[in-house]
Amino acid sequence: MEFQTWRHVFKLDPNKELTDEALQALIHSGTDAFLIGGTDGIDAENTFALYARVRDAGIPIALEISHPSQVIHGFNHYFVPTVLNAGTPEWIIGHHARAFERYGHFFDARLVTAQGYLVLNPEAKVADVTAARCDLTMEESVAYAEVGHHLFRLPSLYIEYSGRLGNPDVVKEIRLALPDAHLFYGGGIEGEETARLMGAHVDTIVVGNIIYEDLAGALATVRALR
Ligand code: 1GP
Repeated sequence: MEFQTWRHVFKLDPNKELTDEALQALIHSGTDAFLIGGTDGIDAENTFALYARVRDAGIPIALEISHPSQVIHGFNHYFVPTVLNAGTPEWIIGHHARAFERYGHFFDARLVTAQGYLVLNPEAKVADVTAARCDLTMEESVAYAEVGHHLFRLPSLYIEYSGRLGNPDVVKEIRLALPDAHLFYGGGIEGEETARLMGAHVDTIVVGNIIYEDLAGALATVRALR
């Protein structure tokens, strides 16, 4: 299954505890894919441990590579984020160049997709790490997304509010400006209502934190899109 068809994705954090029971519920939820990734405390060991628990689940599993040490064989897909509004070139291209220098031979390019991130929650860890410029106006947010799509020709864009619900008007304006872009949205989706709200404007919604806080709420986000 290609990522272009995904409507709903659960983002699993290798650095967080998940019981077998909870994992089984996620596997049978009807989600389209598991995206494995996170910002804090991620390494090859915990990434592999989580991968081993889901690889036979019959659901596509993708790795979001946030550090080269995390790269592991066997995933169905690999996403490489580039943060369009990062405050430093390191998170736009620097880390990536070093990763390819070291692991370029390892990749089957067909399985690797660049995700142009727009990081818009200043409180998020990812905003801190990448020194992202989060105080963008609506017009600026759209312009960054347009650069990612039209100029850099990235195969997907990711509107990232990790940890809180974003401004639906920003998401809507990006959708209107870029009807052909594959848009991911993540941040603060915690139940049916928020899933529908953001799901109306993007191709794929990504549900993360709520898995670990309110499993029933997390499962409801899948139903909302069916
Ligand atoms: C995080 O966009 C994802 O990278 C999901 O965000 O954890 O807030 O659901 P939440």
